[in-house]
Amino acid sequence: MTEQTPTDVHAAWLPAEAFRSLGSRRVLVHGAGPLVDTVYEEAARACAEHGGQVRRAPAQGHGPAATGEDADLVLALSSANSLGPAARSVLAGFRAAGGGTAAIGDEGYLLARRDGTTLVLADDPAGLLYGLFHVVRLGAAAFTGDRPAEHHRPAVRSRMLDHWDNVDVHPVMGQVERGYSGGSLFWHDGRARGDLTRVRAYARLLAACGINAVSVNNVNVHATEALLLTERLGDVAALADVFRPYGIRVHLSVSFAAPVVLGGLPTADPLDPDVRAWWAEATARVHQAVPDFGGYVVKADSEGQPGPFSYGRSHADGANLLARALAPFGGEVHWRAFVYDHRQDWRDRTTDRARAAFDHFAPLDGQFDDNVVLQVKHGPMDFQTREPVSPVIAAMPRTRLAVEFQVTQEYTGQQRHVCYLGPMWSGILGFGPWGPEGPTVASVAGGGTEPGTGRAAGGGIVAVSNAGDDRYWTGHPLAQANLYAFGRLAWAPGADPAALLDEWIDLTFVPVAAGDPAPLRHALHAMMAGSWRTYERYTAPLGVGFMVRPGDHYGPDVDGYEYTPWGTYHFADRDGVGVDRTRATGTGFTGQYPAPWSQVYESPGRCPDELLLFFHHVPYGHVLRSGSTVVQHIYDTHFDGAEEAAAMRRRWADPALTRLVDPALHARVGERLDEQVRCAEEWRDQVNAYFFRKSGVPDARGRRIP
Ligand code: GCW
Repeated sequence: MTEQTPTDVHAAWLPAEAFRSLGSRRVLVHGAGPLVDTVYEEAARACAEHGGQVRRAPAQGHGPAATGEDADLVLALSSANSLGPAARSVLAGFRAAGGGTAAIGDEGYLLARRDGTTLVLADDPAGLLYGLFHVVRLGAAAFTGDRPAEHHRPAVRSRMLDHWDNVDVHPVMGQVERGYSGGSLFWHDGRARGDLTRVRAYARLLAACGINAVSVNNVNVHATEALLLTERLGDVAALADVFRPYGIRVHLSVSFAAPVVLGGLPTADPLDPDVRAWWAEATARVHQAVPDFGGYVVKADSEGQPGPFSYGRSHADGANLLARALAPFGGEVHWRAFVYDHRQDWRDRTTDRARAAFDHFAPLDGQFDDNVVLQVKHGPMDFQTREPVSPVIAAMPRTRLAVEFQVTQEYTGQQRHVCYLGPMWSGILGFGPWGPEGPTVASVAGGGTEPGTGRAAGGGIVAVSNAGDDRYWTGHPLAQANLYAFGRLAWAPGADPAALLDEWIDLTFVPVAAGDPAPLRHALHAMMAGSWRTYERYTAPLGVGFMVRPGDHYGPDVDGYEYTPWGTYHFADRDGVGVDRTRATGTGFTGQYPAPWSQVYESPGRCPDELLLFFHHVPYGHVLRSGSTVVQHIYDTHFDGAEEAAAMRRRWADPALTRLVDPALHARVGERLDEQVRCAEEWRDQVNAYFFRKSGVPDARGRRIP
């Protein structure tokens, strides 16, 4: 079997040209340690490329060479000796403003410019690395004028990507489950890749957008993946070695049945002493191989994965079992809350999949150990284009919660459609689960206080990665923006997603544009900024979800899931459509929300239009808050959405733009846009025809519905 050696890999948001400003300066790196080595290497690489000079000050350095007075950029640990006067005064000013004791903090940095020197100061080396990438983002602006000290630090401690990568090629799911970017970066056909050059490049890209944790295998743990915990631990250690220099900790998805399938024990019962001992030993071996191991990710009692229910135990028992094995080493368990009945009877209108996570987990609040992070999908269903925020987020104040997003576009066009998800994630992170004035989802994920003092510390922000061994990393080159924006939003959840899109364009396209980049910048922004809403317009309407082809989840199939056991129905009939989740007449799901949302969602008049069919079954003639009827809204948005996709395609074909972009990349985007236009028309026609046939209501504007 030959291992593919990808050549000509796209530089994504770190093209050498983006380092021009930094790389043409005199740079001094001040401090010691492995991550400072990375900072030095980054600066050295940029200076070699662009003619600058880089020097390294020894940690205990003396004399003028170490002070940085003759450098344009100083990157220094705050603890380093013999900092120059500019750095000393910035630090002193910062500490004085904080009452003399202020810490820059883990992963944080100060950025300032004084007397012709740009300064990045950090307490820990990871902060220096993040500061360096900030300087890259600023470009020439980092080296002009004076800049008062700015303090940057992540709002969320754990910013993680989960990889649904299989070691073996799975007969149905392939190498990467829900992967749309070729093969896995880590695994190839049953074994670890020997050449980890691309993993190193990936780690660098992730650090540049703020990610600090990855899990390296699928949460559906098949036989070969299970072995990563034991016999194939060396592979995990090799990956951890590559991620470590970029401040990224490695995690592993494990099977709850590991004591049985790997350890030969008769049970995996979490309360069994032999099971506990097995996990403790296995975990100690992991920590020996990977001293900074992040911890386990577990999908238990979910879609056929084993879990504590088989032994009559709770998910707190299950999670705490692993937490106690990890605790001596500072590791954490990411325990997923994605637990529901995937074998329900579609005739049974009382079972509501949306209720499942809350029903299973809310009663367990307060029972999880401090190093358990309950990882909750952002919506109550499953990464649909539009869902309300999961009620679990407001329901477990004494549990550390992480919010899980899906960067891989399983339900949002599978990296064949342009669908920039920054605005969706930003809306969710900024949502107030207790009302618009209260704390946000981001503040729950970020935490702030430790357990015992009221609200639990945050568990972080997690997403399923969309990267693979594809030349452009993400299949669709424009899907890179989702990976980038996810990292940046996990660092700064309040950032404007449109500004992050521009930031990505400015790093990825502008420095390598073959001519004046302005038209390209403008066109990319126009194509991408609203692309999530465009996608929403031509797919399932008003929050009802799904309507996709079962199995692969691509393309329209309105009734595809309607009579299946998966719990994903729209209940369209001749009179109306939508799921009644009210307390008054439906499944009672609205009662899982605190006020004001429990009232807002309960009332068809107050429920936001975009979620109406998630919460209510209404007649086709129901008048939306927008003034349109439901059925007319469906027709209008589907015509508009397909037309917007076509407009995107035309814009990309503009010869003035074509000239500015690498021809192979231009062609790749073009092919995908052709498919998007085709698929959007298919969606438009199937959805419109379906509702016209069900309702008999003609389009008020007389357009052709097949
Ligand atoms: O959305 C569903 C996907 C599964 C996935 C599951 C999960 C990894 O269709 O492929 O399994 O979610 O999140 O566990």
